[in-house]
Amino acid sequence: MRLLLVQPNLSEGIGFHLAASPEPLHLEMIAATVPEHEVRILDMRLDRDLESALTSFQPQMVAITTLTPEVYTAQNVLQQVKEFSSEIFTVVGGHHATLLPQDFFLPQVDAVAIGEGEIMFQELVRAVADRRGLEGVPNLVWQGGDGAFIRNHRAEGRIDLGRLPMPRRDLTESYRNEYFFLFDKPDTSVATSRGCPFRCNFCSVHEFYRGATNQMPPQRVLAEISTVSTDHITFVDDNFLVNHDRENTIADMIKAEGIRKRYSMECRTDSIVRHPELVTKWVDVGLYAVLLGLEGGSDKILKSVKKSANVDTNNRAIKILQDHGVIIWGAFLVDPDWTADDFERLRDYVHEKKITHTQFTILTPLPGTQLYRDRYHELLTRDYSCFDTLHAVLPTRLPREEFYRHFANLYHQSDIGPYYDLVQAGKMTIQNCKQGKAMLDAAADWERYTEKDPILGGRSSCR
Ligand code: B12
Ligand code: SF4
Repeated sequence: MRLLLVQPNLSEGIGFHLAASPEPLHLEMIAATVPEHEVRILDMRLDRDLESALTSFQPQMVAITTLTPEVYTAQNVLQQVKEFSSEIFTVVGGHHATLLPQDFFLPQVDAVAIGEGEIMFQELVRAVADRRGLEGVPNLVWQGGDGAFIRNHRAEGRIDLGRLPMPRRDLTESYRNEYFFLFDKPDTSVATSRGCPFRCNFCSVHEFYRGATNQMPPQRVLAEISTVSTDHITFVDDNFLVNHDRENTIADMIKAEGIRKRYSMECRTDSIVRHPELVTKWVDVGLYAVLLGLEGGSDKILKSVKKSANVDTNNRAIKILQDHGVIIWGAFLVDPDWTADDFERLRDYVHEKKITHTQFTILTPLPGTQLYRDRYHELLTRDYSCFDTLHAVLPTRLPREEFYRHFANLYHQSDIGPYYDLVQAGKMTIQNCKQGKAMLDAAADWERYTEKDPILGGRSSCR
């Protein structure tokens, strides 16, 4: 069969595409499970010509992935696919499709994939290729003859990550030079674990994995790193360094193999404080940046989102990383309920801690989270394009223009000296520095946020 896997585009207005546009690892991973079929990946962030892809490749199946802000784009792509040929089998998967599959109970959708894709995708492709019924495919919701959607059984048990085939990075090779994570371009994403043992109320990760966690054994991680062509790797695990024995072994193996690369990773502050020696070890093998979920400068917000961490631990982690010369990409949450003083306090904290790379996001009840269930009745909109964590979908205490002025101002960098210090220290190139500055300038322009605001941009209606 010919299978076209699609990464939807979402690069209009202010958005995360300014800060990161990594490879569609999810598609490369499901592609790897069907080696007997002809597969192509169309990354519509970089190539929007769906029509040409359909005409030249003539796929029999089109599969698309989706996060919450991408829902309408994914729906439209599948609509275009069916208009091109109603014979093409269409399937959608990913976080939003898993957490709210009913958003895809549409005529142009033949099936919705729930949860991790590897096992179910293989079985789905087999069933479609053999023109068998879809009843036996686990984790699938599919459209029956009468248009109603039928839910199959959900498979229990975990995927053996040690036996996963290597992601099909060859399918995105032509896009590789465009993939980046913050200042690192080109970049390769590597995922070495799934799920999270914590229960932050704004996060859908533990909901998606239904509370389970799963780790890839060190040998398999090393085998994958050995295949990577770029100088820089981002570990996209939610909490790297949380499984310290495993991560200790991985660092040892990287060193023993003499692999020289630069690594970025996402960590919890308590993991760093518990095992500072692991930071030392990883710095020795190439760790240079950490995305740190700091969330706030006060315990109030950490407690309210059930982060199971406190500011004291955060401060100790910041010190450990800075003592090791590791760049901190600090992720902070802004509550729509904030006053001007709250914004001021966060700005002061970031300044005091000398955090050069920042990510500020607005507390957003994402579908599937506890926060969504708790605050559903307060939502100002159900328009998913506003659920990108850069727009307030809950009421703000401040007038909304003022709220965005303060929010955008968090990104305003009057002093770019620290970036030049990083260039001097060889941790960033001038090119990356310029790209970062352009991104910050865009993020600091408050009027850009109003366009997609539920109230100011007129997006309060339910879709
Ligand atoms: C890397 C990452 C990003 C990257 C790239 C995202 C991307 N589209 O590739 C960047 C930085 C750009 C990003 C941006 C955002 N992200 Co993000 N991101 C992640 C992160 C940390 C890892 C994703 C990853 O690569 N995982 C590894 C791959 C292999 O797993 P996977 O993507 O889940 O894919 C598996 C299954 O989902 C499934 N699958 C996926 N697609 C398909 C399709 C088919 C057909 C099938 C069969 C199966 C299938 O099979 C795959 C293999 O098992 C996750 C957290 C997490 N643990 O997942 C958050 C996460 C996905 N992001 C999230 C959010 C909220 C966002 C943002 C909205 C805002 C923000 N604050 O980050 C933006 C939105 C961007 C957009 N375009 O819409 C949420 C998603 C919530 C939701 N309901 O959609 C997550 C879960 C984090 C969280 N805390 O809740 N993100
Ligand atoms: S925010 Fe991070 S620590 Fe909290 S539940 Fe999500 S992945 Fe786990």
